[in-house]
Amino acid sequence: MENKPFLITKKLQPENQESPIHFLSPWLTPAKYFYRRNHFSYPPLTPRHLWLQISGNVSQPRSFHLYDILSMQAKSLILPLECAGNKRAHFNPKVYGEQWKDGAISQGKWTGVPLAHLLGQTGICNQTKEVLFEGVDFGRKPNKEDMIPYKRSLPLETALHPDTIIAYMYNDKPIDYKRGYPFRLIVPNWYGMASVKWLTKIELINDSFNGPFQTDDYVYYPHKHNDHDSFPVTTQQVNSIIQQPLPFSLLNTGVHEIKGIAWSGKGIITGVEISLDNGDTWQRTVLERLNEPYAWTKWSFLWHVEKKGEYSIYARAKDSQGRIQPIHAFWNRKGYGYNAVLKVNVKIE
Ligand SMILES: Nc1nc2c(c(=O)[nH]1)N[C@H]1C(S)=C(S)[C@@H](COP(=O)(O)O)O[C@H]1N2
Ligand SMILES: [Mo]
Repeated sequence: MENKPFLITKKLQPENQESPIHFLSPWLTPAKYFYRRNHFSYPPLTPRHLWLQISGNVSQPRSFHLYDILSMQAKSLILPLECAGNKRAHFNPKVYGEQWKDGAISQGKWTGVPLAHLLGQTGICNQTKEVLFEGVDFGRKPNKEDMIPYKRSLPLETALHPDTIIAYMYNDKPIDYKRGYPFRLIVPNWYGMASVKWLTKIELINDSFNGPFQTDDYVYYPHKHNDHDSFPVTTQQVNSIIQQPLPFSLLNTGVHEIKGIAWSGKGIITGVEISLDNGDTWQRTVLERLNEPYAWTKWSFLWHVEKKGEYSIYARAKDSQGRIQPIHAFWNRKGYGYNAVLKVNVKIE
């Protein structure tokens, strides 16, 4: 029988689980291996949730039924969703929050309709600044009395991007319950918090939303003891992982394939280099890409090694915006956007 990987539990309530990313090679992560990140318990759904309400600064408020949306011209995008806290466990000094290692990222095919198309039917009033998205799930934030829904906004410009979609399928099947059925917002290039699950309400507003998932969480706070110089978490950093070999592997002399994936929230990956001498010299790897603007890039390198001993393998990705993974992480109090070069130690014996 073939052995199968498992999700890695980080928390049971709410359910937070990491993808076994080191053992997945398909371009599309099967739904059962997709990481799970929830702020609240899974919401009870009723037939009412098959309606998507658009209100606020619109000339014609409307509710779209799932059937209305299914009848519209669909679009599919292959892209990774990555939690802003992915790799948080690597920060030094340590930061509070879910101690994600490298698996709070998964990639798949999302199908839906551009939000811009729906907004074309409701009209958009002048002065609209942001679009607010609300999920069905709700609960309390630590030390807070009131029950709040999961709710975040996007700048109007991002909301109107033709690739910002209201998705209803994942990998050609209806989005499953835990992943946001029936509607899920998908925002390419942005960290996962923007892609609101169980979407039921969309509201156009003419000011800046300042709910807790916008102005408290998902903000980079560069200082430990004050909020100076803070700025919001938006698009993904340039980043990569080494999938194989695994850290602290014992290997024989000979040829080994070093491989992994790389991604960026700005432009495309233009190169991934590895170093086998603690960063003194870097060698190019072979890239493999899909004809998809947002999908991750696979990279691989054939390593011929005859000398026994301990080695550190480093990988760093570059994107078409000229960004490159740094050696030192940008430390921030809530631990978002970790993208420093990581090393994988192996021993050849
Ligand atoms: N309604 C709702 N949407 C949500 C969240 C949530 O808790 N509730 N979590 C967000 C965060 S932080 C991430 S990283 C992704 C996780 O999506 P997944 O559980 O499908 O992996 O969903 C985002 N959308
Ligand atoms: Mo997240």
